[in-house]
Amino acid sequence: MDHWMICCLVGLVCHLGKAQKFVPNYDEAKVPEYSLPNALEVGGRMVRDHRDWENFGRAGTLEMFRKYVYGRVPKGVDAGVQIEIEEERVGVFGGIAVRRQYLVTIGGKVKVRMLVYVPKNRKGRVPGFLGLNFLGNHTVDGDKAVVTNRGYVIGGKIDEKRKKLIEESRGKRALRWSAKKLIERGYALATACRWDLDPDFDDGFQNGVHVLDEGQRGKESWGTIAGWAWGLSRLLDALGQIDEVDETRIAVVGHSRLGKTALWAGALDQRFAMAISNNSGCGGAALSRRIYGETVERITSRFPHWFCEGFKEFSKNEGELPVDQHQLIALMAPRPVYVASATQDLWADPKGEFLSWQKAKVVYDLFGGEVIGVEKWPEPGRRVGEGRMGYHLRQGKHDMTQEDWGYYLDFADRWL
Ligand code: GTR
Repeated sequence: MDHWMICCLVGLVCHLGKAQKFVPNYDEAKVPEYSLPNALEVGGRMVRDHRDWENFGRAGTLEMFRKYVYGRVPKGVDAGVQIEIEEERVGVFGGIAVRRQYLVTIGGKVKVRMLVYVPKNRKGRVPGFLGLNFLGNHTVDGDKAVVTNRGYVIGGKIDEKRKKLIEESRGKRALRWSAKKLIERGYALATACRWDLDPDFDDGFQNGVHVLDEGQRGKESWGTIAGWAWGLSRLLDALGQIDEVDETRIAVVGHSRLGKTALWAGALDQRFAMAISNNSGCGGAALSRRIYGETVERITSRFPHWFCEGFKEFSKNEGELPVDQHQLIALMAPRPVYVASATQDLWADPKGEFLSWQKAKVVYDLFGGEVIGVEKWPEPGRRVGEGRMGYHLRQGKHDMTQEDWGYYLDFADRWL
């Protein structure tokens, strides 16, 4: 190939690269006009009351999310759960909590390390919060006795450099989980690393809980978010085997991709008494049709493993999606649900999260008038929703903070 041709080729590749670069929309004026699917029209039938919702509305809506968004767990997957205590320390956090590390085995094959805190002094069984963490249980608790997870070694081998990174990450997410604060308020906390349930990369579904389906895969098969959500149900089964915890009063909680997961877990498994979505954005609480920040196109190309194959078909074609995310929030009804946004988290479309939360109200109303108390997106720094639907907008970045936990705990005090 001569010099001229090489230059042309390089130019073409650069041009294509540029043309394909995703540019998010952050301009409210450029949000397209859209009309949302009616949450009360399911499979061509109108849901008139809560009985209709329970008879066909809920199941039909769930089915659409399985088919078009997250995928379905194949029948016959072994959901058996065994737990073993690997470590126990009585009197952590200045004497107020018991910490335990459990090895949870799912389907006889998948090993998950679950870190649990329960208040030391308690009357009876306690309610609690269950959520996946990003980078390992050791990031939630700086104590060297907490087993490290592979959160920093995406797909690769653990060499000396990576071991060091893991060690340095000890306790780095302690504030995000606020375990001591939860204990002080009388709640248990249980958490496990997402990587234990399903590695967060496109590995052709060869790892994590997907090994349990023995390779039966198709267009509607479970993606990673569905794997994590199913895994959360298994961790709830595990909590049911722990004496101090009341598994009928567990809130499933998650931040960002794990907030998407918390909503899907809560939708699928009605044993979750509450769901909390923290800054979950596209594919979580935010409406897909607004095309603001992250979009279906971008999320399905950057994280193809998160969803089922079919979701990609709605890339740049969101208007054709048979569902939108307000219907995901509605699937929690009549159980309490909480959505939180942050002012600077534009990628997650905070306003789209609010609108979606607001539009879920029609389903909550079937169970008795829900008062959300706001017509417009509220100012940051206060909790809105006077009933089973809670929302706040926090000033600041994409994160789950002490301020967020303050609102969650007040909401949980009321409903758990
Ligand atoms: C981003 C992704 C978001 C969100 C976030 C996270 O890269 O685009 O959808 O899930 O990651 O999980 O931190």
